[in-house]
Amino acid sequence: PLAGAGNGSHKELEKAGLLNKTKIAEGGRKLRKNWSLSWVVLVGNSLVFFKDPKSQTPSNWKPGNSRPESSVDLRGAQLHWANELSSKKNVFKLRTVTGNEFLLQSETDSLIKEWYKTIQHVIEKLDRE
Ligand code: I3P
Repeated sequence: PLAGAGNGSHKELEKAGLLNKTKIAEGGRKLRKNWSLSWVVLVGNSLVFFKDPKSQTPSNWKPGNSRPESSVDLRGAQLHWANELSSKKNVFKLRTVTGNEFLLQSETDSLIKEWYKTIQHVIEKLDRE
């Protein structure tokens, strides 16, 4: 199991790993793409992004041992496959209620499908609350 999972905290660590990430809109305003490798952690209702992925691995990551670059509230968020928005393959777009938009990408088909499924599951769970 992932470090931090099932530790009794109400913020369950659901998934963690490396993805290519770029923010493409902030509050509905389009931004210039700037792809970078990001350590992505799905914990509770949030997707949390960390820099410096080299110092992070799934087995040693613990909540609170490094400062997040940014964090996305998944409540009310929308997820769509978005291969038309990039020359890269395996791209999906995450849009927050506040109008922030991110593209996430992996070269590994199975990995990106798992991320999509897991994030969608959390969004749907929050929609039902
Ligand atoms: C962008 C960069 C991105 C590319 C984007 C380019 O150029 O090459 O990687 O997105 O394409 O504009 P620059 O570095 O000069 O900003 P993809 O890799 O996702 O295709 P786009 O403008 O068609 O989105």
